[in-house]
Amino acid sequence: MLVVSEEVREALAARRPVVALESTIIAHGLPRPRNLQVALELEEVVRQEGAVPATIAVLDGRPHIGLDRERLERIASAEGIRKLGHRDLPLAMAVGASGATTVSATAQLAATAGIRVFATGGLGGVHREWTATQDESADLRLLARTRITVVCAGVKSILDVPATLQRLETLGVAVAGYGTDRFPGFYLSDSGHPVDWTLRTPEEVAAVMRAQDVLRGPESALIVAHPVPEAEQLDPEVHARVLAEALRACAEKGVTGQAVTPFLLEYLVDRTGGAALRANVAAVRGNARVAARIAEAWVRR
Ligand code: PSU
Ligand code: MN
Repeated sequence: MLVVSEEVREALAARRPVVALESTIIAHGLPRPRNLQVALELEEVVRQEGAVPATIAVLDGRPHIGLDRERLERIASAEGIRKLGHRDLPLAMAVGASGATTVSATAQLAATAGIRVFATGGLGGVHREWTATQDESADLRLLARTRITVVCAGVKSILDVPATLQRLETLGVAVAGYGTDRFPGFYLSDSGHPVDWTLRTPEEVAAVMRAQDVLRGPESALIVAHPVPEAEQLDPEVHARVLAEALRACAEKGVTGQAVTPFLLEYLVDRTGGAALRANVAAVRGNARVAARIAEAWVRR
């Protein structure tokens, strides 16, 4: 039922480095037509580092691991492409639906296909109005049960960051800063919160992954939190002001469930003259590069 592209299949069989990339960021996280360019650019960054990109999505009920250009275009342009969390995968597969995969669904499919390293922008997490809405991304619980290394710029800054960090601790998900002792803030280099562990090289990350495999117990993820460079971050004042507006607009419009994250991201892009988009793309690009280097260190182990 899983369609693994020939390139990805061969790379996995030959133990060459492979990096999984998610598709929700393409279909629902970035505006068109920039989204397709970014999707292609991310694959290119991974290739430049000597690894094989595997963008993941579901097309006509079949999970695809590795998308050719035509399929990437479908994800980037199709009207009615759904947003699929991991709970949606069996449903989409059974009814033949097409959808972009979130971090949770991408991580599950990547692990199923034998891919260990995954790059994205920012993870989902605990939303700020959690006490009223109970909105916590399914990303967190899935990562507590899936053996995968996720390179991300922290969690999306639209979330309650300290609450999300606490949930990751409770769920037993390992978190390390990559070259930093600060937890990144997605659009911002620093969320204002520290991390307990700092890893500095791809080899160090691979050593953590090896240690994870030695230990018996829950098969949890490793989060490698890699900040957007300060020169490319969104101005923190602009971020604070526009985000406050976005959260108000979200509440006033009564946006709930899966629509919340895309609504907030789009609002930020629109009201910052594209500065949020530039920061977001810079963050994911950097994460794709680091993930490729980690994947390379991992296969060399
Ligand atoms: N990172 C980005 N843009 C995005 C997302 C992450 O830079 O659009 C997506 C991811 O797919 C993540 C999802 O899993 O947002 C979280 O959505 P929710 O809060 O509905 O679980
Ligand atoms: Mn949610």
